[in-house]
Amino acid sequence: ASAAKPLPAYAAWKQPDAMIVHSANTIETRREAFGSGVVTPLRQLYVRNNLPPPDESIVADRDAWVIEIAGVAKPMSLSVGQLKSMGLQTLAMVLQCSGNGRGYFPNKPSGTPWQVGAAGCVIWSGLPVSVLVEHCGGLSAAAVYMTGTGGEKLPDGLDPNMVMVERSVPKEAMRDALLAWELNGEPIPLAHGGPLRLIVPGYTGVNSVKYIKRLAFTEKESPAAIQQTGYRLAPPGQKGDPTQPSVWAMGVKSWINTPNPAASTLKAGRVVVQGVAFGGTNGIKQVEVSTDGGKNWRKAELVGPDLGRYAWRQFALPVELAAGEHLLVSRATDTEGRVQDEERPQNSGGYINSSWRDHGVAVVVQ
Ligand code: MSS
Repeated sequence: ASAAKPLPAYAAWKQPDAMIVHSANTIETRREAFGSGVVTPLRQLYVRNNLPPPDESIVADRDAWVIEIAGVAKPMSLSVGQLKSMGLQTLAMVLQCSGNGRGYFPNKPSGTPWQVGAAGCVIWSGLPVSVLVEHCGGLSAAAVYMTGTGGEKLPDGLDPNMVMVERSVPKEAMRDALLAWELNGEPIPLAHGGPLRLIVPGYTGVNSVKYIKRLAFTEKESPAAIQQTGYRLAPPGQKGDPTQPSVWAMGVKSWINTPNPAASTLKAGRVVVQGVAFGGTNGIKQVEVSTDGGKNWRKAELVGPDLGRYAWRQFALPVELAAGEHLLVSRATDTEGRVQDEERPQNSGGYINSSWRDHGVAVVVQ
C-alpha cells in the first residue's frame, strides 16, 4: 500500500486518523470516524476545494470582509460586521459533496472516488438571505437565480469563466439560505469558507459558496464553466452541457457507519447497526435496515436530537448476527414519502449517488 498523504497546511488541524487525504483539495471522513453524535466535529469534517483556498490572511480581520449584493432594488456592499448587526439565524444542515458516493460507480468516472465521507452534519449561524434581500429593497424584477461568487484569487492569464467558483441556484432556494460566519459555534475556518459563506440548505455542497464576495439575483445562470458544464447530470459517456439538469437539491439517502469491517472483526451475537439518514430538503420519516442485502427489512429506531429538516437523523437497530457473511443495508423514507433509491443514477460525472445497494456494508462474522 502507498503511504498515506499528509494533510495540507490549511487543514493541518484536522484529525489525521479520521481522514482519507485524496489530494490537497479533497479530504474525506473515514466511515468509521463519524462516531455516534449527530453533529460532525470540525476536526472530522471533509474538505473539498475546486481551487486552492485563498491565503489565511483573509480571516485575520473577519468583520472587515466585504460582500457585494446585486440584483436587488438597492444594490450595496456590506461588511461582515454590518451583516452581524442585521439579523441572526442558526440551522443544522447536511453538507454533502455532489460527488459523494462516486467511488461506488463501477465505470470509475473521473473525479474523487469518495465513498460516504464527503458529507457531515454541521451547524451554521449567520444572516438569513431573506432578511438581507428585504434590507436591499427586494429582488429585482428580472431575478430568476441566486448566484454566489467565491472569493478566490484567480490564476493570471486564464479566462475567469474557466476557473472561478460561481454557482447559481433557483431563487426559491433563498428561502432558508444564510450568509454564515459561524460553523459549529466557531468562526468558520478558512478551509470551510470563512470569513463568510453562502449556505443553501438541502442542496449539494458545491452550491454553498465559500469566502463569498458577491451575491447576485440574476436573470441567467452564471457563465462560469462550473455552472454551465460542470455539475450537470450528463448521460454516461457524454460531456456536461447547460441543457442537462444541474446538480442542485439532494435526494433521500442513508448509510450504515457501524458495524464496519474496516474498524473491527465481528463475533456472532448482538450488534447495533447504526447510521445516518437525511432527505435533502425534507426531514426523515423512517429508516429500515436489512441484514440480508435487501430481502427482508426491519424498521430502525431514530435516535438522538432532531435538528430539523436539513439535518441528518441517526438511526439504530440491534440485530443478532450468526457466523457467516451478511450484507447490511439501510433505506430511508422522507417526510413526503419519497423512498431512497435502490440504484445509482447513471451519469458521467458520478454525481448524487444515493443508492442504498451501493452503500451496503459487507461483514464477515466469526
Ligand atoms: N466554494 C468556493 N469558493 N470554492 C470551492 O472550491 N467547493 C465547493 C463548495 N464551495 C468550493 C466552494 C464544493 S464542490 C464542495 S463539496 C463544498 O464547498 C465543500 O465544503 P467543505 O466545507 O466541506 O470543504 Mo462538491 O459538490
